Amino acid sequence: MSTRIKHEKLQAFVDEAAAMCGPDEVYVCDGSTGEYDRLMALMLESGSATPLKKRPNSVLFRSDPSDVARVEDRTYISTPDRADAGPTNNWVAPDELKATMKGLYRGCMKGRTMYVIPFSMGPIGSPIAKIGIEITDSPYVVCNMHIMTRVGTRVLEALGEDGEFIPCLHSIGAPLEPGQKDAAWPCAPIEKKYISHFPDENLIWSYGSGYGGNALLGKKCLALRIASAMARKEGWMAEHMLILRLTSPGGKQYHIAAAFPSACGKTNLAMLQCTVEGWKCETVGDDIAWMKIGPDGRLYAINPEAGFFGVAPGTSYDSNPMAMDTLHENIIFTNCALTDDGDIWWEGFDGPVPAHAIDWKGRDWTPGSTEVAAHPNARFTAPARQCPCICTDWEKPEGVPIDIFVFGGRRAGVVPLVNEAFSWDHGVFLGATASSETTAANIGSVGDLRRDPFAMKPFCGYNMADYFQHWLDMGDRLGDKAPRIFYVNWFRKSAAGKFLWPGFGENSRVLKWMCERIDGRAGARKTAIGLLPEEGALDLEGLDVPGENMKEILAVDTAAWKAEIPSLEKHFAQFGDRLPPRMKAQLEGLAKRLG
Ligand code: GTP
Ligand code: SPV
Ligand code: MN
Repeated sequence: MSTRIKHEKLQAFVDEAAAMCGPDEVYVCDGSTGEYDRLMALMLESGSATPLKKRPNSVLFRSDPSDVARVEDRTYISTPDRADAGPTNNWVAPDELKATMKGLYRGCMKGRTMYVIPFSMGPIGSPIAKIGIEITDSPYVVCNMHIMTRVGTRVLEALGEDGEFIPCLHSIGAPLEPGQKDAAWPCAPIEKKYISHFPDENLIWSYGSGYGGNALLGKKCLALRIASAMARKEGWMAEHMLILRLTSPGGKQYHIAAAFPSACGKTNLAMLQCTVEGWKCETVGDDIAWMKIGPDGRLYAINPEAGFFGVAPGTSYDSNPMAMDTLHENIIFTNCALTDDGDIWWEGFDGPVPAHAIDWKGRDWTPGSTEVAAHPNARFTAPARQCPCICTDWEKPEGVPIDIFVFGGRRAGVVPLVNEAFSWDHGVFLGATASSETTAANIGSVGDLRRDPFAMKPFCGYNMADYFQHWLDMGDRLGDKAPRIFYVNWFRKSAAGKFLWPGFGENSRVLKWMCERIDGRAGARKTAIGLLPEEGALDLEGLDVPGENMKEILAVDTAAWKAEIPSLEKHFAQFGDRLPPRMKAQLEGLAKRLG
């Protein structure tokens, strides 16, 4: 039975969506386990989900091969003035985009149930949390939202009769005629997909895709694109950042928030197993941080999500044991391979490669095949509370105080292992100029170098130049309580194409240096690009990395950096007069230091 709505504006949103989309039924979600089980049973029965014998209450979905990742080319920031979306976002005027999308939405839920999902981003009642309502015709989305957010009656109760919510309308865009057999993964073709944001109205309209950030609208659409625009207006921060707690052997806690582009190591770093003696890492969040200045003037962060939508390939007991131990039960896997004994598998999984599997497209697969068994953007949806290293207080409403910000990306060359900013402004410059090779998290080419400022290029809901200014303003407000800023690159490669740094748990050595830096206990040498660990400052005890590799990843190649200047100038030029003069001054400073 559908839950009753006692909120007039919410009822109006539901009524209007139902009138436009024309579903057979409207169902308001209560968020119960029974509801999850019923919907999952329907999907198992129809064959769109496959049960996994080896993992209790866990299933595998295979998406349509055209619907496997976010679609940045079809993602829009629709502001009345194009300049407010800025040069890094796609833009269509709100009236025009709404007219186009209304045409698509008309009758789009025919033959389907329209689900109304009340959800909270952040612990219900947290001063940093926000409530959204997602309307969707996908039961897969409902089940994923159950894991990724806090869903149901308790959210409606928190909303009361006139509380504020962010309306999020989603349709897979695949109406069903009477008697028509449904697809295993219904969706619309790429040219009909639209992931649209109207920041002036705090409104999200998504059409045509059932996958990840395109469809789970609490995640990138609300918690980053809409929230970043709200955060600027309201004086807080919404960032594409993991949050972790590091505890020293002496028991001192450090909280680190790190922004890396999609599929560049956030989940892995958040669940790090320290290889440095006596240090411990615990997870608060793996993808998004919402941060507000607290009563003591420090910056406090919450994880607005309740689950992990993590990259599967490459995840193993070797690389990320904590993630592996999160995945034993109650998991939704998407686009992984299926083994003959009823388990999932992907490239990089522990143990022997199965002699036979069903690949992510549902076909027979054997080792040596020219194609991968799991899609490179195959993912798991897992409850955060199942992670063995989740902080016991990860849901505390006031959040955790951030000591350190880390930016980074995936760069085979040039960028050293770690680099500390000289100042807040220099740190903002490092974030603003972050670069990375593209990954399978977005539909498009993989391995192309691009600027991805603050790992927010696909997620900033307003003009990126104004976002740089917002960072500068936050620093001015935080003053000497501002977190220190670092830049890392775990992905340097040798001429032969091998990673020079072992990464994963060994990254704890770099985090330890950062903590010792803020305590004034570790040395650094000044270079043109920032402060690098001085000889002997990085704890390499017990690490088996050849000296020449260490030398290479801790070197600053002046000629290579000089060669980056034109690309940095071009990057900044796109923002015209809107670029904060303090960023321009930083670029000039870098050029001067490089000589
Ligand atoms: P999104 O969920 O898309 O935002 O990605 P993410 O930033 O959480 O990336 P994730 O931690 O899932 O890592 C993506 C890929 O990078 C996986 O294949 C990892 O195995 C690999 N990876 C993560 N950390 C490291 C590292 O320290 N070194 C190397 N070489 N690879 C890494
Ligand atoms: C990302 O691409 O950064 C993700 C996955 O975290 S998705 O939710 O699909 O955006
Ligand atoms: Mn992400």
